[in-house]
Amino acid sequence: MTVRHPALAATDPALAALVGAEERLQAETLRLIPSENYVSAAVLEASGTVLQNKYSEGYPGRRYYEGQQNIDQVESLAIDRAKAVFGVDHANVQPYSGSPANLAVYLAFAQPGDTVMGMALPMGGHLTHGWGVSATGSWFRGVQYGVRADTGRIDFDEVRELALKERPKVIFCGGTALPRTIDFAAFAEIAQEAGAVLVADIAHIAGLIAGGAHPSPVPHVDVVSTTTHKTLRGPRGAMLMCREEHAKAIDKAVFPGLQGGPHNQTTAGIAVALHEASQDSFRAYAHAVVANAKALAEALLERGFDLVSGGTDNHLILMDLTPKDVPGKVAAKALDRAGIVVNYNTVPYDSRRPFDPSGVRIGTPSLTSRGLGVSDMAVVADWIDRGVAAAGRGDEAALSVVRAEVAELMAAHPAPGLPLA
Ligand code: DSN
Repeated sequence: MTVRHPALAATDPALAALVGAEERLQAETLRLIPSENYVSAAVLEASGTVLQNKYSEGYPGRRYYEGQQNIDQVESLAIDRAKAVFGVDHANVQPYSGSPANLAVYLAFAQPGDTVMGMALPMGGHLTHGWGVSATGSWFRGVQYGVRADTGRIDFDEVRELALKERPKVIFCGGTALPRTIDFAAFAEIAQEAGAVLVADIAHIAGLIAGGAHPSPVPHVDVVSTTTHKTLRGPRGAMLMCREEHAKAIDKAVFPGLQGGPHNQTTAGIAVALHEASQDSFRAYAHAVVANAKALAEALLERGFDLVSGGTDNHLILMDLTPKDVPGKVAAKALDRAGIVVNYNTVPYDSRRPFDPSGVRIGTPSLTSRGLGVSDMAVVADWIDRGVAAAGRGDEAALSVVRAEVAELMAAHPAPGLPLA
């Protein structure tokens, strides 16, 4: 057998063993966490290069360190590709990840104590959209909207009423557990009326937007914030994109406002991912992610699962396991033992606590990257059904049977970037 990371194995066998174990885990399991994916071997290679040896505070052509002959070109490539893929005036590819990217937005457009508005975390929003335990909810005055209890969808009358009453400086739309298409035009109308800067956090759906499988926020919003490692299938990083009028404020907020030197190896990985995202094959991937999610949602509904909002328009499904009488955390841990990796999650109006909620959140980006298709989704739903039922009755033997079946199907669908065996 070839040693996959020979230098690492020679220098630090303990760490090499852990990397190898993680590679096997990712290869053998059915990964359904909707914010995760498999990057290509090319993205992995770019992200592990000597570019990480270089300091380059500043921006291409305006650095505080010499020796930027190559780094400037790497960052410019990433910027140009982001502009082309998303059709934006300006792109900043330096934010270390999604939370720092969003913090830069606040730094650019608000002062401490100002009112900001976003979707509440338990309703499907993100910590950094003004939720109380986050700096964004304590340094700013966060007001939060949600979804309707009866439909699981955003009530734009409520959002409008809140925005006009509270007059936030910044409004965030987007989130982490939203199974439905985000109506950016409706948010834009409200933001304009309220005089707020509108930010679309497209971290979850960036790949779908790049591939034409979700409407783009670009014509409607002031700023687009995204991580690069979810449906976009890049390395762990982030980007801020905006209209030209906001370019200076955004760049200044990222550096020197919040960050020092950019992670150039990550920038390189982002550039590669954006190159991949501009190909026809990525368009097909983005549409397949959505088709798989819809098929999986249908198959789960047929098996009696309660899905928030009744289904999905994108890559993500939020299951409320209350009718199954199995808490989300119990189900998630049992599914993990069955080789199906999900995360437990609050559902809107959850009667349980965030660390022990009623829901489980799943998605199709990773399994689609392995080539699973619509015809495989009944099997996936069946495993989830059997896993949750086994969790309810404490049947470890049934979980082991599912785990063996999962491993067999995964072996037939090698994961990008991972060894075959
Ligand atoms: N942690 C990410 C997710 O899983 O959705 C959001 O930041």
